[in-house]
Amino acid sequence: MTRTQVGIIGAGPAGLFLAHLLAKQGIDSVILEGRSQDYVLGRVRAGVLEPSTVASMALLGLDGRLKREGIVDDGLDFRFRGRTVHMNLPELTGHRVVIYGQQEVVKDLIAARIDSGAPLIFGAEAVAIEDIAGRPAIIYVQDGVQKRLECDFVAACDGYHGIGRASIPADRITLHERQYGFAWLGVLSRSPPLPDMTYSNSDRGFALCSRRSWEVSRLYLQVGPEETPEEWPAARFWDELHHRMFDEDARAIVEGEIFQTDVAQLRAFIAEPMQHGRLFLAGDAAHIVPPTGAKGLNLAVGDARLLARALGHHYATGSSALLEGYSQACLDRVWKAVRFSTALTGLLHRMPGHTPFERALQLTELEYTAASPSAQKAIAEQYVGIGIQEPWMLTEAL
Ligand code: FAS
Ligand code: PHB
Repeated sequence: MTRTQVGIIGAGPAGLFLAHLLAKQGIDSVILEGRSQDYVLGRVRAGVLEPSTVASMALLGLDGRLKREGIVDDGLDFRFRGRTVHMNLPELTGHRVVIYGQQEVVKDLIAARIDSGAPLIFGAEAVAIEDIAGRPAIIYVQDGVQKRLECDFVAACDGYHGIGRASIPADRITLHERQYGFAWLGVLSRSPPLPDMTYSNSDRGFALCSRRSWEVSRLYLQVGPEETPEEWPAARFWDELHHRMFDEDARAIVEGEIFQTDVAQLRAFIAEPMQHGRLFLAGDAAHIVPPTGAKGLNLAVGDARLLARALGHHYATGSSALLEGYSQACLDRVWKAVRFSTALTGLLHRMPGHTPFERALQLTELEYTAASPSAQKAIAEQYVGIGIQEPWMLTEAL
């Protein structure tokens, strides 16, 4: 494989969705993934699919298992001071979200890519991108051998630590970043989840109860930035979760075997622009949002939809108009998602350095939300992507 129309670096959601969306338009691509297939399939990450992401899976005809195994979620709960604010998503927005692990999305997309026979090369670490403004080529190493893939365009879907963003000249890109100074400890447990997605702000910190199925819970605690899974044996985790979820009698939350533990730092990051010459950034390569708003995966899919549409328009008409507008179209959405995720993070976490006054204001904000149907509607709308994702992404049109 020495030449293709679109060279894609990374087989995460952004790269995989882009490849499938391009193939649907008859555009060839090659996906270069640095890690092994097992490693990629083993990564536990996001879990909430917005309606636009569900529509994207349906558009590709890859939503069969999603429809069978995904959990349609109507409710969004915030807990504080021992009380619960329940937001009914369909009543407030006309939409629902689907709980379906990112691992499962990636598994479906990889299987379909392999079935199609189109190139998806694992263990292919991209080490350089040449001639971005002219005739690009991706230099990658596979089995210790350096290889070259010439492309019309390069899509860097290679995540926060990839090489795509770093290949844009430093004087042509602006990086916006915020470190939150705390992390999320995440576990998977063989235990029945709470009925609704439940976020909690307690005096001891943030907690979140999500799920992967009706038998597997996905649970999170806010922890310090240096803390490790080893510091959180099961007994300590469960005790802290009961407390933070105001479940003192430990009746609402059912404990079970914890079989996966991870720690993710919270940060917000945006690179502007998301393109340079014939190189385009998509997904975490261009932006990271704090996971509180459940936006990361869904933004990556939105970028893929926009880039696939722009590339399709170029190959169909010769025009580069949509390609030239790609970055701004993405950033309009990304900044709104970062704003929402930042606001929700600030509302629900014990923020380092908060004064007692700021803590009281934060709890008053939650009291206001509890009393205001319009405040709840605003949160629910952004949670399902209204006002953030492009409305056309809710349809199954390319
Ligand atoms: P990804 O990082 O998923 O994929 C990039 C791919 O590129 C990887 O497979 C990597 O191996 C590959 N790659 C990198 N450099 C390469 C190179 N030089 N050559 C070849 N391949 C290369 N989002 C949520 O919405 N909710 C969550 O709860 C949530 N939790 C998260 C927890 C963690 C620990 C992390 C890291 C992220 C989390 N996210 C969450 C965000 C996450 O879901 C991302 O938004 C999503 O994976 C973005 O997808 P991609 O942009 O495809 O990037
Ligand atoms: C998850 O299920 O992994 C999840 C849910 C909601 C979030 C973040 C992660 O805000």
